[in-house]
Formats: sequence, structure tokens, C-alpha cells
Amino acid sequence: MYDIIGDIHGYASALKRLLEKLDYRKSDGAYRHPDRKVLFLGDYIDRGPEVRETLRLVRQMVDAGQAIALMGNHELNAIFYNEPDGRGGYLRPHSEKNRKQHRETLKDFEGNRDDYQSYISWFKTLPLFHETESFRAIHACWDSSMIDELQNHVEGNMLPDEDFREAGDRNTRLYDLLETLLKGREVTLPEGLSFRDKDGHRRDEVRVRWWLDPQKVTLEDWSFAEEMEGSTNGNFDPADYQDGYYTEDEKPVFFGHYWLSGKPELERSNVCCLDYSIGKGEKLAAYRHEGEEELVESKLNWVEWQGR
Ligand SMILES: [Mn+2]
Repeated sequence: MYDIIGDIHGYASALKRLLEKLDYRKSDGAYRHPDRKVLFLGDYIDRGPEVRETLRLVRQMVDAGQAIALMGNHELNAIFYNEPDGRGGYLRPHSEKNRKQHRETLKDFEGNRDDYQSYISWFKTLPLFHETESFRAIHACWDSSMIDELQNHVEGNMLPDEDFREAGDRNTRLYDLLETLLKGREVTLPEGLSFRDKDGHRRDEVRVRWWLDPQKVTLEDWSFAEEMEGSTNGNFDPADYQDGYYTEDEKPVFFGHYWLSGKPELERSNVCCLDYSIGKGEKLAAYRHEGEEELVESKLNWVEWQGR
């Protein structure tokens, strides 16, 4: 049985407090529980001050057989940031924006280049998703048909080393698959509508709640954009979005990624997002799963940020 833990983003001290709250204790070099294991949902790095300590702790648990650590989009970005593109640059360009996103990680590894490179190699071994009899887990978006497609590439839910170059090429299907599964499903807004993202950039591609039926919700409820700008004659026509969604009768699914705020709660009895924005000074959340098909809010646990 698993305790499933959301995005950590370099806040090792919060992770230790959460593990202790869940009755894990450190022995023989790793946190352990007498009869449970942890499933981490990815995004261990960037943002927080203790990236290296977070990675050490998570990897120790994985190496000791006490945890599974999935890949998040930040780990994938870090792989691409370090992977030569064959033309003198990198698959993820070292632009100001990309350097800024990775800054806290680079800073924490300053003077420890070998250690940094060893984690980059380790990231390549992280599984992209996990499924058991009783639940599913992925960093951002469970799309069954895309996961079926990904099965042609993966071995043991991991991408083979030699496929990362293809995965970092925007012109490949593999890139699209990882983009959706690890960064979430996005749709283009109807003409005339846009929104501003958290960095103030105007955008018309918006993340959507992929577990809701677009035929039955408003555009405001479906999308993650807080405030729309502009107007449209065409309005929102759900008939334009027939891609399917994660239905009420599927297995419980756990994911992180969406920077939720406030008191942790379930999205639905089979849908649980565990990213409660510790990376922005809020909470680190977990769900104690005991095999149930209907998730219950009383099994959510969390710790508050306590300052640096
Ligand atoms: Mn993420």
C-alpha cells in the first residue's frame, strides 16, 4: 500500500516533516515504514532551497526499495537542459527564462558538478507513470490512449536512454505525448479570448481539467485560467472538444503539477491532485491509499510551509 506524495520542489525539510507525520522513520540510510511505501509524483527540483537534500532523500528511499519516484516535467526539463542537440546547443536552450526556472537547482549543486550529473542520469531512469490493480499515478495528466501509444517506447514504464533525443524534438509524436502526460492537457481558446499566465504572458492555450466532460461544464470551470480577457462571437462550443475525458467509473488517479491552493481536497472520488504549492510557500500533501476504489478526504495529509 502506498502513501502518494505531491510536488516537493526542493523543500526537503517539509518532506521530512510529512514523512514523520505519516510514521516513517529513518533507519539504515532511508526513511521507512513497517508496512507501507511511498509513491512520489515528480517535480523534486527547482524553486526551493534544498534541492540536493530532497533528491538525496528520495533517491535513498528508491534505492532501499521503500519508494517509487515518478518523473515530473521539471526532471524532464533538466534532462533536456543537459542533452546536447548535436548543433552546439542543448535540447532545452539555455535561455534566460530556462536558466531562471532551473536556477535554484544549479545553485544548490554549485561546486558539485559530478553529483549534479549523476542525478541527471538518474532522472532518465524514473518511470513516467504507474498503475496497479487499484490506482493510477502520473505527474500531470492520465490519458489512456496516449499511455497506450507510449507503451511502444517504454520499458518498465521508463524511456530508454537513447530515446531522450527524440523526446526533446518538438517535431516528434513522442514529444507531444510527454508534453501532455507530464505538463497537462491544453486547448486553444475560442478566437478573441486569451488570459495572462502567472508570469504575465498573454496566452490562448489553456490548461484544462481533463477529468471533466467539456460537454457539461462552462469554459471557466473546465480551464485553469483565472481570468479570461477579450470576447468572442463564437463563444465556447464544447462540440469542438471531443477528445474524451477521465470518467467517473475509472480507477482512482493521482497526480500533482497544478499548483492548487487552500485546504487539500479531492477533485472527485476517483480524482486526486496532490500539488498544494509547497514551492510557493503553501503545503506539501499526501494521500494514504489503502486499496479503496472510492477515495475519501479523511486520508489526505499535509504539512504547512514553515519558512526557510
Ligand atoms: Mn509539474
